[in-house]
Amino acid sequence: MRTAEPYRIKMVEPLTMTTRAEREKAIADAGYNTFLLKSSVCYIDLLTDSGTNAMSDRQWSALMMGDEAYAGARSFDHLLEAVQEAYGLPYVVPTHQGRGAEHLISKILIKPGQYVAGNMYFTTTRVHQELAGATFVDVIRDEAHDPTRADIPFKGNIDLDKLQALIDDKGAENIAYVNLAVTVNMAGGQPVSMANIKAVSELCKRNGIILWSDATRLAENSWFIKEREEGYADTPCAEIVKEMLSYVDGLTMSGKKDALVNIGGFLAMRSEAILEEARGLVVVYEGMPTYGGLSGRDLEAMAVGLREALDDAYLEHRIGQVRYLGDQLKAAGVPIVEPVGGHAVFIDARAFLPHLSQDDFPAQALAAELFVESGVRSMERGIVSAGRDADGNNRHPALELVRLTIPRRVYTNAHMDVVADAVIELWKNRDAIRGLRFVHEAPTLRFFTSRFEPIPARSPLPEQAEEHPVGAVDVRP
Ligand code: PLI
Repeated sequence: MRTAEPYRIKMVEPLTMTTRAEREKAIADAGYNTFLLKSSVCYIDLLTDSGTNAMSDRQWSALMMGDEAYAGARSFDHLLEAVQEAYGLPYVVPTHQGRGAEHLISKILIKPGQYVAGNMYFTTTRVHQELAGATFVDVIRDEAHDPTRADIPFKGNIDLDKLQALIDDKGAENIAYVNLAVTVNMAGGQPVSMANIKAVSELCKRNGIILWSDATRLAENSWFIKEREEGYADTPCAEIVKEMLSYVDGLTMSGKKDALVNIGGFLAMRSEAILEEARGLVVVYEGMPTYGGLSGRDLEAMAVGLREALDDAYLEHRIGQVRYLGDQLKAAGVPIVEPVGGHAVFIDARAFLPHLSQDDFPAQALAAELFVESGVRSMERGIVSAGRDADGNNRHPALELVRLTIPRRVYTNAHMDVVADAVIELWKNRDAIRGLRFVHEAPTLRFFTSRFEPIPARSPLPEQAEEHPVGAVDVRP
């Protein structure tokens, strides 16, 4: 039997469709950066799944119960109870969002000169690690960097040999902590297996290294374990999540993803010593330890949402909707990261635009072109997102991707059909897509605010004009 959305719609938000001319102007005004578009011109907004969730009637009701006391608010107790029950961790420090938690934990756990190992970088996470004086080392399995390896069910796993080699090379005392992301955003929303979490935990314990989790999309990860890992088919996702977290010392959470809210985050941990330090820092950077930069109503909504996200029927539909879009693109021959992950379909921009070099920012160009084609907003996840290394050179990540990120409980499968049609149309006309170059490059997390312009059409050199058709000769410096 086919299944539909496991909810019905109680409130709607009208969408606006623009003309192609309006979109051409809008993307030029936005410096060909989809982050700089106004949302009012985005027909279907797949920029991110972060903070774009639709809250349930229960969450909206909970908002009314927010205790806005400056200190000792009961809303904090509700969040604490939810985290203790659903995640099995005893201590919580709220933060305004995930990167607030990353900031605090990086300051607490990192001594300048140390290393942090993780299963692929995430932009804000790595910046906070680097600002605290650490060097990030990617220890994800090799296949995660290959968009075509559809045969790997847990592409987000840490490669234990790589982690061991890092420990042998640098010494356990020089590894501030291991950061285990579930799922792995930049790899395409790829999950980590329970066996891997357990094995990483054992390796960390043997070496006296703290294991932290970026638990931002932990609910989606649990669905993949249920679906793909032997022994979990009949286990509710709520139990799988508890087992996943039983192996870690603590976590950073962006509530904007798998706690189904529009703002909020937290640190959760087992160690009282880390709790004390986090409480000391949170008052400096975020707010009192019982609100951490959030209002009481935000805490209430997060307490309800983090439980709702663990519901099997919700997760089946959530992952199914992402796959529904991915399957349509795959069937049309569009190159995407396989297997399709948990929160987004990622287009392989290198394979989509083989006539562009990575320095022409193919994913950035493709995201801009998709917007012009259809009003669908997506996001670059490639060379622009990767930024520059300590020597100022562009990092060249293996993955050069455009992310079609599906907000939770927001769009129907009819919207997914429209998105698929738009991408397939672009695929047919891909040869005409040109690269971009910087007009303004922002110094930090440059993908958010940098501006670009199209690389001018290539014209032939006078002496070559007769031999080569127009456009075939590269005369750029
Ligand atoms: O956006 P924040 O500060 O609540 O969370 C930061 C963050 C941490 N880890 C991971 C894996 C993320 O995906 C993440 C935020 N992601 C965003 C904004 C995204 O668009 O993917």
